[in-house]
Amino acid sequence: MKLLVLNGPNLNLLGTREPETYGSATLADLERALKSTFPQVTFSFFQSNHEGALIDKLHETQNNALQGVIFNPGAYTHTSIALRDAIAGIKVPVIEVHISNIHARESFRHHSLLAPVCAGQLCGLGLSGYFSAASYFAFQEEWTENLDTPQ
Ligand code: CA2
Repeated sequence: MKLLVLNGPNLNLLGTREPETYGSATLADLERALKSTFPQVTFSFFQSNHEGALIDKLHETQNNALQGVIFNPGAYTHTSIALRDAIAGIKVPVIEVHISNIHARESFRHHSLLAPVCAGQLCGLGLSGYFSAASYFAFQEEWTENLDTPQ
């Protein structure tokens, strides 16, 4: 199966600052660990600080035969109607992931404009949220294959 891991603004700084909130692993560490934990998955990774680049990447999923997108939209979670429209406009399911617990932080982080158009939301689990999302997609595929195989 093929999954896209998409990270939004400032997540390129992971592991370099604010370790009390975001941990000390870098984005490269996360990518390596995902690949080795899920050898059956072909991952593609993309990070951008630009809203339009993230929208283009979501649109591209239409041509890529992907099974899912694991998306940490960063602060755009709380502001971007354009990203919400992009997610609503594609067929591939998107899981919204946040490293921190957005509900335990400032009130402006409590609301996600994207959650209603995502398949689900994981937050506050640290980087494990990305692994939980990948395991959801991997399980979905295995489950569907088993249902399709006559006993
Ligand atoms: O908890 C999350 O994953 C967030 O999506 C992170 C965003 C924040 O705006 C959201 O409310 C919740 C911020 C990403 C900033 O990432 C940094 C990582 C290390 C150092 C500095 C920033």
